Amino acid sequence: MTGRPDGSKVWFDPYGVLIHPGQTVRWINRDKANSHTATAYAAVNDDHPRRIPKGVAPFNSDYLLTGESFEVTLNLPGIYDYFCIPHELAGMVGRIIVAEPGVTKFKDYPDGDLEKVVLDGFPTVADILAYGPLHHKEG
Ligand SMILES: [Cu+2]
Repeated sequence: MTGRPDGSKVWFDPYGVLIHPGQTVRWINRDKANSHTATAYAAVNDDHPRRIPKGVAPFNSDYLLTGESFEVTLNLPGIYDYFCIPHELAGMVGRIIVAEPGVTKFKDYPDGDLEKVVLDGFPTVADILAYGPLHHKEG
C-alpha cells in the first residue's frame, strides 16, 4: 500500500500478483499519508459482490496505519479481488491469482456489479498470468 506524499493518489503495489496454492500474501502500509485496508470482495465486507472463490472465508485487514501489515495464506486456486475500504472509488483495488503451475485460464467475474473506476483498477487475468507481479506505471 502506497501513495503520493500529499495523499492525492493511492494504490496497491504490486496491484496484481500470481501465487501458488498455500503461499502467503502480505500487505504492508508504506504510505506515510494514509491508512489503508486490504478487504476481499464479499457480502460480509460492506455488502460487496463476491469476487473470491467459493468456500473461501473473506479476509479484511481493517485499517492499517503506516508500517502495519496484514497477511493471508491462500490455498484454493482462483481469482481473489480486494479493495481498500476508504479508497475503492479512487481505484485502489487489487487482484491475486492463485494457480497451480501451468494453469493458464480462469473464468473472470461478471463486470456488471461494479463501477467503471473500480473495474479499471484491476489488472487483467491474462496480464497477471503472463507477467506475474504488476505495477502501476506512475504514481
Ligand atoms: Cu487506501
